[in-house]
Parts: sequence; structure tokens; C-alpha cells
Amino acid sequence: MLIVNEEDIKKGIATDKYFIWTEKVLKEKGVNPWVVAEITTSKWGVFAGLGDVLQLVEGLPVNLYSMPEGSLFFPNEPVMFIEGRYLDFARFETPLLGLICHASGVATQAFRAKLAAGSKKVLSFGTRRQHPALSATIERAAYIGGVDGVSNYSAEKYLGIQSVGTMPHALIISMGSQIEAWKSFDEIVDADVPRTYLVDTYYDEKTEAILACENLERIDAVRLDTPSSRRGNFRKIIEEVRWELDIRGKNNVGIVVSGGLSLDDIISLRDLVDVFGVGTMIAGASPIDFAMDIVEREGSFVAKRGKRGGKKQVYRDWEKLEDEVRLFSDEPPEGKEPLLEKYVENGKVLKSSGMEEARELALRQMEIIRKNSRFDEFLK
Ligand code: PCP
Repeated sequence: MLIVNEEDIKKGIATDKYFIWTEKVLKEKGVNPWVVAEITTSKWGVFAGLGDVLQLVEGLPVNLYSMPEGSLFFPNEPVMFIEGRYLDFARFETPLLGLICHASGVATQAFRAKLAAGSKKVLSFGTRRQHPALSATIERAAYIGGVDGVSNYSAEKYLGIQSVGTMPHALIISMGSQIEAWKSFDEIVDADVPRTYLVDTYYDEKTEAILACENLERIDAVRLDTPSSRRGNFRKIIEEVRWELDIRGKNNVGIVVSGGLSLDDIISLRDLVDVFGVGTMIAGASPIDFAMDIVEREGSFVAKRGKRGGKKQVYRDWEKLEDEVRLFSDEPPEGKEPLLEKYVENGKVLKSSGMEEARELALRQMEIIRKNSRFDEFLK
């Protein structure tokens, strides 16, 4: 399979060719300045990917400061900076940015989906939309962003968390009947796995939901994965299913929906739906377009047009989630906490970046957003 292996990534092979030319020119000319390079973007988001970045730079004679994973970042504030001799890390710009652009994009979409869903659950269902080598990376980022569960089985080996899921149409079609498939699932699958029956294979969702109620002792939820060719007014379909479940005393049977879900779908259906299985919107998230720019050279402030010179720190008022950027050497502002922490000193990793802590941080910030009713800013 065509994957750039970890050894080559660590060698800086997965880089842009112009860094190879740059190294050649600077080496020939004997130029290798001590620089500070910072990483910023013009967007807000949830920061992720630091875990892999630490593995990438470990052993390079550089210092690295970063926001912790799970941190909300805002436009034009540095999420990370590296200091060292430029030739010691030049070619690693491409893979380093790739690691945080991709993971932060996924984490940010997961965060938005969960913020939109309120008290309802969001599951990451979409790793099928990406290269399987990235499955664990995607699920880690989605989990950091705040989803309640992930569907890719590799999460159990690589992330140490249980993967979740319901049943595919393929099971029902293979068994030849919805009822046979549901009963076989209930008979054979571990008892602690929720009995969520897919009810949109051949008949109308309402019809199959009633069939499930009438034929299964144990039913925890029904899943509607209604294809776009039949979706019409999805809300009305869900309302009918809810009504038919309730009049049969199945008020505790949950409703799970999946299939091309958008943020608007989550917002418009969260009063009816218990669990959202979100695929492409999270796993197929656009990367956050971080850029790396040199802002100090041999201690002097430098910056290309559009960027501000000088090594900086970001200070946060955690009550209001408002940040202030100052030169690293300036006095800290009153009542605000510094965000950028030292993770690497001269190539030695000082501390790791844990997935669970990152997810807790993301969810803590989500609560502050809710408390301050700043939804529009993060859901538009
Ligand atoms: C898809 C499958 C995935 C969902 C939808 C991916 O349905 O259930 O979990 O979500 P997305 O559409 O937002 O990317 P199907 O393709 O019908 O697959 P299955 O029959 O296995 O449910």
C-alpha cells in the first residue's frame, strides 16, 4: 500500500522540494541563523496533532512551545513556535504543518458537531471517507474534539478506547430479512452492546420501527440512515417514528440518525434525535490552514508582510475565553493565563500530550461557550 512510512517521515522525506533547495543554498553559503518560527492561522478552531509533532521533532536540537491539545485557538494567535538553527528543522515544516492542519480540522468539526448537538450524543462514523492508515489519527482528533464515541475498530488497539457501532444494511440484506437480522444480532452480539436496529432497508422507517417493536424483546434504539433519494422531509419521518414508538410504550427507545449529516441537520433535529452518527462532516473535515513563519532571526524581529514580528505568548481570560497576544519578553497582562507551554527543549520531549486530557479541555471550553451563549460565533 502506498504510505510514506514513519522512518521516512522522521527523516523529513515527506517535505516540499523547495526546502531541499533551501537547505542546499544555505549550506553552500554557510548560512544557518538561529530563528523563531511561529504557527498561526486566520481561523478559530480546536488544536490537535501535537502528540505526533512531538514524535516528529524529538531529537532535533530545537525548542518547541505549544498550546495544549484541545485548546481553542483564535485567528492570528500563535498555537506553537519552534526556536533553533533554521537548517535543523527547515524541511520538517511540511510534515509538522500536515500533522496539525489535518488533526485540528477534524477536531474542530467534531467540536462544532458536539456543541450543536447539546446534550445529545455524537459518534464519529466517517473514517471510511479517508485513507485507512489515518483511521486512528482521525478518531483521536474527533475524540479530542468531543465526540462521544468512534466507530473505527482500530481505536481499540491504537487509542485504548472502545469503538462503537450499530449494524450495516449488508447484515440485513445478507440475512434476507430485517427481523432475522435483528434477532440474530440480539442473540449473538455481546450483551453490553446497545441493541440499535437499522430500520430503513426495504420498507418505510416507520413500518420497520414498528416491526422491530413487535418482534424484539430488547430494543434500545432504532437507526435511520435514510438515503437522500427517500429523505424528503427527514424531520417528519423521525417525528412519525417517535410517535409510533411512543404509542406502543417504547418511549425509552432512542432514535439514531446517520447519512450525510450536516451541522444544520444536527441543529434542526437535536430536539428529536438521541444520537447523531456523523461521517463526512467530521472525518472529511477541511484542514485548518496553519502557516509557519519566521518572526525572529538572531534575536531581531522579522516578519513577512501580513505577519507580526517577534516571539509571542498568548494570554487567556478563562472566564470570558478572551485572549491577548504579547511579546514573549513583555510583562504578562493581569488576570490572564499563558497558553503556550514548553514541550521540547533541545530535542528532549519534556511532556507528552494525552488524548483524554485534551478532550477534557475541549469539553471544558465548550461549557464556557455554552455558559456565555457564544454559540453563533462557533456554529455559523
Ligand atoms: C453510511 C454508514 C456510515 C455513515 C452513513 C457515514 O450509511 O452508515 O456510518 O456517514 P456520512 O454519510 O455522513 O459520511 P451507508 O452508506 O448506507 O452504509 P451502511 O449500510 O453500512 O449503514
